[in-house]
Amino acid sequence: MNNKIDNISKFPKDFLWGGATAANQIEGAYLEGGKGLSTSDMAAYKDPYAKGDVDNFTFNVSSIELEKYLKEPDCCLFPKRWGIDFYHHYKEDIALFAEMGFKVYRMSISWARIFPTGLENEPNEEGLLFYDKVIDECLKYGIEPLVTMSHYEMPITLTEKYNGWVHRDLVGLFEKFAVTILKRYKDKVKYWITFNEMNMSLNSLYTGAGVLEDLVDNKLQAAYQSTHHQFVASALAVKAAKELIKDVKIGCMINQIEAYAKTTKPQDQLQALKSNQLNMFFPDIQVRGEYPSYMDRYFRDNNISIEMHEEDKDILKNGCVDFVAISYYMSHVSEDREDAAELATAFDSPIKNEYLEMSQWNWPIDPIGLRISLIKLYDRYQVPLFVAENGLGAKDVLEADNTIHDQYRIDYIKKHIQEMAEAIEDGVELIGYTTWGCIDLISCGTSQMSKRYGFIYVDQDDEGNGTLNRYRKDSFYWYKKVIDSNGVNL
Ligand code: BGP
Repeated sequence: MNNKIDNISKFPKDFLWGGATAANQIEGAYLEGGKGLSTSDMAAYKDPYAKGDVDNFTFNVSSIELEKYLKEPDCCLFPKRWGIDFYHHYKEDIALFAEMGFKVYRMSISWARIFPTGLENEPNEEGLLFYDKVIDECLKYGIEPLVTMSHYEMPITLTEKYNGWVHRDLVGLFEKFAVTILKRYKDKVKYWITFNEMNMSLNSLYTGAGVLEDLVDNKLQAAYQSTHHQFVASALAVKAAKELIKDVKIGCMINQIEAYAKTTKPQDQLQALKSNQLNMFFPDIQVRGEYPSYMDRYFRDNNISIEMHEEDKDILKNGCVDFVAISYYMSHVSEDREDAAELATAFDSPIKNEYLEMSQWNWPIDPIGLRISLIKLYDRYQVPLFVAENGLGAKDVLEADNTIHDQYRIDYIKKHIQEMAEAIEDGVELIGYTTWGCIDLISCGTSQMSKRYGFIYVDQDDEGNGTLNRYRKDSFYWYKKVIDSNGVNL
């Protein structure tokens, strides 16, 4: 009897199973096809894992570093410049996604491939042609493309000239880019996300907003001014998408890090609530179209005053998203302490949750946290949710016979899928799941190749040596069964 119930899928029959990548972590060919240099091309390789030094992440670049990197392009290794050479392997890679049965492939478009400096009036046709080919290749296999317009990169010229999103001019420049790609792909792409993980600008101004931190006086002020510009740009893109594409589904996205209170002490509970508000602030604006009142006090207390244009209120109101996408990797513990707000988006929180195991990169593993997150987000917004990233970064071993036995990854994803199924039973409207780095790629935070997430192994090391051959891991065959059974066969 029980078996019978377990054999019935909890997932809707058109559930979008698939995988996710970002242009800057896979494409390579960083100066081919007329592409301009981007902010992510300036992430130099360091090895925090080997040194055990979390401050050494490549998330931030200073003005001094940037000057050096521009003058001496060979001074360091820049792994995001070579990615996994998807630019030349896309056919092979998408064929592998199709073999796993992907219904959806989340990808991003590199702004600097379309507008090399961001300032041109006309787009770079060669860049557009490349994405024509990628999208057509997906459609050939019946894979729905889900396009992120901005995933942690932008033309470096916009950082040099404006110091990134802190400057209002970025709004119009982004709108030009967004409208260009919407028009070009309007008959082929129905699912869009405007900005990847908007809340992470608080964690890294450079990665999230192209801002050189050492050039701003008040980091928080710069972060919230930058995200205000992104909110406006996102809303303009949503409006354009709705005008151009009849049945478009366009969403926002945050890195969802659910905060638990460390104890039942009311002060800790209050802090957890406030930490969660700092993250919900982003979808609050993008779903509801207005700033939430709880931020007034936070802005006052932190000397933040956001410069807004008169028309911004209307723009935000007219650019509300259709769905909320999240990436989900971990939960977080909050307690009553001075730096609690700062820790709300931190990957390396000093407060540990004793009930959770950690990944090799010290990220707490918490599948139930995903269920809690989905329930809370759905309660709050009542719009469809999409888990646009989730996965385990781990060191894999390529055996002599080219197999990879990654049972740890299967266990991780399985537990998260089980919790998604529970959330659906709890009444959540969940429309899709794209695991992060469905093919191994360059890590965002560390620029390492050895922090692998994929179902497909790519033969390349941290220094860029290797054949770039692709190999199916054990998880590849497992995920194929999961998709084939609509989440029953775990
Ligand atoms: C998310 C980003 C991705 C990504 C992932 C894993 O925050 O959207 O781009 O890479 O995290 O992070 P990392 O590569 O640092 O392990």
